[in-house]
Amino acid sequence: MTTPVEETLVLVKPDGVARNLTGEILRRIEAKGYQLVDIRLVEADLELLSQHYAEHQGKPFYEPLIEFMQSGPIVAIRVAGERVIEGFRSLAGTTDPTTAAPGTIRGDLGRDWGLKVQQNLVHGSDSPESAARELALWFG
Ligand code: IDP
Repeated sequence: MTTPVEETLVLVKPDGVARNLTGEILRRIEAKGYQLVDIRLVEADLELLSQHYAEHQGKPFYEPLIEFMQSGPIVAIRVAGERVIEGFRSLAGTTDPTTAAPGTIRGDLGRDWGLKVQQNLVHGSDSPESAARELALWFG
């Protein structure tokens, strides 16, 4: 039996773009062996972000998160590969960049900047259902 090829949505969040880390993040995705299928620079509006983060509505970090995601351009990437959904989450590291493992994108490149939202450089879909929903939102 072979492992099926999956697709996931990766976002380089506004902090990653502003810090000129897009190339470094793409390099890590490619070096792991995943394929870049589509890529675009997006100025996300409230409508898109409230759908993307619907599950977090009402949480204390929701408003700062939506504001942060509108603070600058985002690079949206469609990435393909066997088990790429869990594979990219592993490359990204855990949510809090201060404690994310060294070797991961968040662990190597991110930290706490004293803000209400964790600026942790990247987003990656967390399940096949989320990936399908999010890819439709960001790539239509
Ligand atoms: P994930 O991006 O690691 O999957 P989620 O729990 O889906 O994490 O949260 C979405 C985003 O919201 C995070 O990436 C981070 O930017 C922000 N966030 C999550 N939890 C907190 C928190 O407790 N404080 C501040 N920001 C948070």
